[in-house]
Amino acid sequence: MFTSPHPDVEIPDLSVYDTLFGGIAPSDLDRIALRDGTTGAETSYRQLIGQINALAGALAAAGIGVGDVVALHAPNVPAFATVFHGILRAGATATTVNGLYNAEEIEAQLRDAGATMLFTVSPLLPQAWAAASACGIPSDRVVVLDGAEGHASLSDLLLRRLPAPDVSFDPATHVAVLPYSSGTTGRPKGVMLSHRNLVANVQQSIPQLGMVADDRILAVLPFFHIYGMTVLLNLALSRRASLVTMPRFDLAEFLRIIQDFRCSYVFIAPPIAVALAKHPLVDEFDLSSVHTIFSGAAPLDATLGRAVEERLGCRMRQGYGMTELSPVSHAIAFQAEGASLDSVGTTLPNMQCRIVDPETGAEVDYPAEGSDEESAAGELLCAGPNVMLGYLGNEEATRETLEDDGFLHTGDIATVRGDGTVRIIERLKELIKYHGYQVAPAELEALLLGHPAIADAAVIGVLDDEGQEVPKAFVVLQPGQDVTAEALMAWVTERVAPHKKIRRVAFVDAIPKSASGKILRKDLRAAEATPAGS
Ligand code: 4UV
Repeated sequence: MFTSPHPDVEIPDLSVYDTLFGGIAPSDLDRIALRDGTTGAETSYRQLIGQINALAGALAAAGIGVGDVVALHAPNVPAFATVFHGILRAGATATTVNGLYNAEEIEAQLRDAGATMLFTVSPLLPQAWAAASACGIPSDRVVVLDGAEGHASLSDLLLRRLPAPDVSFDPATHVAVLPYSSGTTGRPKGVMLSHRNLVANVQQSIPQLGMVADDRILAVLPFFHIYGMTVLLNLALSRRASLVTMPRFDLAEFLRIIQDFRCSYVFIAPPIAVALAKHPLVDEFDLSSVHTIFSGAAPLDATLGRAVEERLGCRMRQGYGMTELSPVSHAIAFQAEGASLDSVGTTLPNMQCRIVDPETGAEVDYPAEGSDEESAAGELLCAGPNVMLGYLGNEEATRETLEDDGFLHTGDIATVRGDGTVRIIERLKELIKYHGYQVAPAELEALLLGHPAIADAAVIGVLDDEGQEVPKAFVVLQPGQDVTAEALMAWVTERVAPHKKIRRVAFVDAIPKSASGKILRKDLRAAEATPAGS
């Protein structure tokens, strides 16, 4: 195995709340923790901490505490931070739900997670309420942050000014959050991350990401996803920086918010880098406040990254992570001037990695430390205090992903160089990333098989004209059936969240399968990579 080239960091044996807010310096209390990028409203650390405690008090009075799961389904607004940390402060577990989900998708997560209470916002209430009521969650347990008839609002709960409860749990084993990820195969599963996992990943990321209290950090990446949750809601707040929230991506609004709020540090996924490098609108805004753009969640093309750096006159960084790793495991250090963007940087402190042949499990040879050689490619496995406890209620998937010695299969093919930098070469697992959002092929395949004209189907990720991944379906029609690609795409669109839309369709005679009936995605990918007619 190889280990992080960085010295270990200390990981306090504390809850997320105690780590982030327990020892806050009095001089930090009046700093601004959150700015609403849409309205400009400000929340100080003092106010945020007061709200977190008041919400924990209200939750405790409603009987919510250790052992309960509360769903949080909202876009990036400042109140998200209050509710997220309030749930954890009350000792309950937060399951964060993608704001783009339809009622069926929300219901599936609420049921699987065993959620008994839900926080949402009024524009998302129709689908949230349909899902909650189907799961038997009563209306008084569906809180609408900004208020709606028949439901409590966040201010109703806060105005009760109840003291936070005394809760006790072991940070190492108590599940703080249950984000959903399909991992290396299958449908989305609840990823059990303990308080220690989240605390560890904040401490591990601090030296690499270089955030400081004077940073104004644009929070456009969704808080419900582990990237936004750890890097923005936890890490940025632990540094006493200021988060500027943006509920959804829109290029003009994104640029306006950076300009008007003088944002200094901007976390993105690669499709935003495409816009920053190429779109003419970028020249119309003053982005001189930005010192760093940090990309993660999908591969960043190095040339594209450099183009952004040059156009904005800032530094570009890349990290790599996975929900099951809480999520950050690799990052190009903030301080690494002139670092090449062709890697995801070095392994975070307190972590060990292995690269193994996915067929044989044999470990590759690692280059000598400091040499400019590169190892052979193989599957990346990671171990450390940020590795998940397991998948909720799914021992089989946990066993397949997590080795007994604590190493987690990432499902990504990587190499390591003598300087410790890791390069992600390709994805071995079936997961598709659309704009950094997870799309599970298994879910779309099951849906397509329910279409009356379809005999068999497989879904993989292919690259669009801008080099970004999009879901493509290979479809075998039932004998005598006729349906157009457009009609099929429209049928899927009606049934899934927008990021899961099928954006390409090919009609084929058969889906390549192994003897055991597993779809040979490798063969479909290889056929895609071969130009037609060759
Ligand atoms: O589980 P997930 O949706 O998780 C993420 C997390 C990404 C983060 C988070 C914090 C960071 O600081 C950061 O740099 C990145 O996306 O999806 C995990 C899978 O996404 C792909 C890879 O296949 C993971 O297994 N992925 C994530 N980052 C990269 C990537 C990357 N930089 N290059 C290539 N693939």
